[in-house]
Amino acid sequence: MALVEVQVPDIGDFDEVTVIELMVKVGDTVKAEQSLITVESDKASMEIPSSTAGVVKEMRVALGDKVKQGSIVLVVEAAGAPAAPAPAAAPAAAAAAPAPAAVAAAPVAAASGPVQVFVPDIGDFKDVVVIEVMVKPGDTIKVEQSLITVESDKASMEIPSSAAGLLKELKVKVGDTVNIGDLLAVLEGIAAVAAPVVTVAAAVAAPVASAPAAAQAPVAAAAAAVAAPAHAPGGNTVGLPHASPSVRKFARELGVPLDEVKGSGLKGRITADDIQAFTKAVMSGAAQTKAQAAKAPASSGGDGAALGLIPWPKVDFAKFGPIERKEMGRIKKISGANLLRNAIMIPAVTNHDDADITDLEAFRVSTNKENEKSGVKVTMLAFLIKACVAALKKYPEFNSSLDGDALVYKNYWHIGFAADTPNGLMVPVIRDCDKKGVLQISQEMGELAKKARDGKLGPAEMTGATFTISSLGGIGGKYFTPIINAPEVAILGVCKSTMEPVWDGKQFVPRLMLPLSLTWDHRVIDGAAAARFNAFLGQILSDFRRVLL
Ligand code: CAO
Repeated sequence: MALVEVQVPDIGDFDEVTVIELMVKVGDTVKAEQSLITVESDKASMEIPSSTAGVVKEMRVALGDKVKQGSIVLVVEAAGAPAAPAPAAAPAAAAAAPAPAAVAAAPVAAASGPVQVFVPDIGDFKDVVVIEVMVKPGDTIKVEQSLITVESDKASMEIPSSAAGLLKELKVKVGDTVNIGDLLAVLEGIAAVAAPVVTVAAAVAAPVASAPAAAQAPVAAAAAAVAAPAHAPGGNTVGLPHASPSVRKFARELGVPLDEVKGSGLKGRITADDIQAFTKAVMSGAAQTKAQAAKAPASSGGDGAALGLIPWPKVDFAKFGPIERKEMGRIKKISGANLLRNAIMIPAVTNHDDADITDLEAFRVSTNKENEKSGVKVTMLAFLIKACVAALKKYPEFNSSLDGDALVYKNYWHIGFAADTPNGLMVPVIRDCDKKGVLQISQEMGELAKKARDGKLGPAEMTGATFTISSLGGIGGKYFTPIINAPEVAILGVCKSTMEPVWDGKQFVPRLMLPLSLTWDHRVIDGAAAARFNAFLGQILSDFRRVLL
């Protein structure tokens, strides 16, 4: 048994390529032509096959290494046949590919007029699949800009444009198979650019399976030779998951959506193990594909499988007593789905506090007496809205929204209020509360609450809030933990005020205390800020003249 050094064969015009995947390890038995590693340039990835069958004795490359023609990949103890000769004399697969001038030479010397772009010589490949279209009609295309990515089972490569111009028509779509000479696109030439005679010669010499292994020099399984020197990448490759052709093929066979798989390889590359792990997770119910998640009932959030939870209990309630089943109403279903998302996705914390509203309530009652004839009743909630606007102005992060890693501060103060309706919870929005007085807010609130109860609120009357108040004061209770109305970052819950003995430093005095529950998004707001917000709110409510400050 002889030891054979397996080298990188001719890989076309590439000087150096990076090893992005090791497909075998020491001790593995490999067949001749079996892929050993995947290498990648900025335009193509290709698998390097073994020139000989045998057992891998030593790996000479590691992930991230740069290799070129002649680099030793690994050492194999050749099985049976005498060792293959030193593979230096690899046939230059790329060079062997004839320069397909006739095919790829798109005549673009003219300044305008339609220019056809064809699939250039892509070596011995037949029927390669279009796996990505990187441009769309209307795009301005540069010479050498990548138009599509094609893939065989051994290599993927980008096909650049032979001409510059405005893309009028694309003749291929993802999933099509293409061959040399196929019409790819029609451009409206906009510049007198002499296209390179051969824009791309992705010459892929398929392994010569019939040649006896002993005599066979390592032939490049894939030598995607891009004739143009490292041209500017199109910049449109974002979105194509990073994976070798064989991994893509594997994913396609299993129906795995590659863009949903998290790569664990070099630079986030997706490996065959990642595909297997993804498949296992989906099959065991520990994960869901996006398509599965989309099918899950919105109001219940599915059965929690997407979150890795145990299934929702299924109980035959009729076994325990008489039951009646009623479908939930539309509003409940919609609000349920929103509440569930907000409860799960927001790291929410609630601070509870009390505000002394003794004087404010007295003022409210006397105002209502004075305004009895006007028909507008001033509500505690209207005062709360004004007080909250003052607090939101002092602590602007409470009036913001998260947008990725940025905070969007809103310079308007539209306040939503939860309204209990026969159809379920609705949140009408009062706009520009900073510019309105308590009377106007009370009046609008009455109108909006009535509309909500009558099921007549329009979408515009329920959107755009920057902060929400949920008041259960008219009903009862002490404190509760309201759920934030995303994309807002905080919500104030209010319960029923009660007379309580409060120590004034010398004695207990009866004061009307209003329980406040502020829920806030901990990604945006800190506990200290929340405590300050509540304290400030309490100060204003105990002495409403502070709103004027
Ligand atoms: N403490 C003590 N009494 C209060 C109070 C408070 N915090 N808030 C209101 N009240 C009193 C009012 O003064 C009124 O008494 P009078 O009739 O004697 O004047 C009575 O309770 C009824 O008030 P109301 O609830 O009709 O009016 P409002 O302005 O306080 O609230 C609205 C309006 C639309 C918010 C309310 O009708 C409502 O729907 N509340 C429920 C909101 C809700 O469901 N929140 C939970 C969301 S989370 O599931």
